[in-house]
Amino acid sequence: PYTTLFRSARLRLPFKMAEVLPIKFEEHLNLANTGINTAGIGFNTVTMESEKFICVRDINGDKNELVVIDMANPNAPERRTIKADSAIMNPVAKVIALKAGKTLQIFNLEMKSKMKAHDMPVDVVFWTWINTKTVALVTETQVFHWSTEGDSAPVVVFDRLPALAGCQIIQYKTDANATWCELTGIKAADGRVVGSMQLYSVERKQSQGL
Ligand code: HRS
Repeated sequence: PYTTLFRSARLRLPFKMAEVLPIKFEEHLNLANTGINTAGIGFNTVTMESEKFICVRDINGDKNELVVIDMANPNAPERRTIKADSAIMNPVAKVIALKAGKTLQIFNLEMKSKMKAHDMPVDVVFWTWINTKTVALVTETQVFHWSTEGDSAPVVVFDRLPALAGCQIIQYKTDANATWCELTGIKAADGRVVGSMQLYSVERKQSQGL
């Protein structure tokens, strides 16, 4: 089930409920047919920041290889030997953010150039692109935004609420101009999975736990 990539498309309304399901699934790519070792495919080895690109960490002998699939041309996956432990493609451009321990670097894959580099003082426990020119970094205690432009370092946006301490961070989103931020974590409590969210307003400099 992890090897097949589906995309859902909402049908145009109106539709007759009894006759048509509201969501239509289409297979766009089967990773098993792209030369990737499917045994290692899972949540820790595949990233999809948008529908444009898919990154897979493929173990080939004793080497880690990064496979980048451009969904506009899925029959030409690009492979590179890699030391990074995490890779996330920019949602639109051929720009990739790599993380090797506390070292973060952003590369332009078309220009084959390094755009940015930064060494974090502490581990990044979750990261994601929040728009075409910003990577968000989540540590155990803080959330940073890092612009791909200029030579700025990551900037602290807010501190994590105590309610999210010890949570596994599973999501981070902002609105279009990054004035509203939302961090989601989960943790085990009393044999259940409990979710916690932190909403942060940049303008009010105020957090709300949910
Ligand atoms: C690596 C360097 C910095 C970090 C590498 C560089 C660029 C790409 C892939 C691999 N080399 N690339 O040793 O893995 O796709 O642009 S990880 S690397 Br952070």
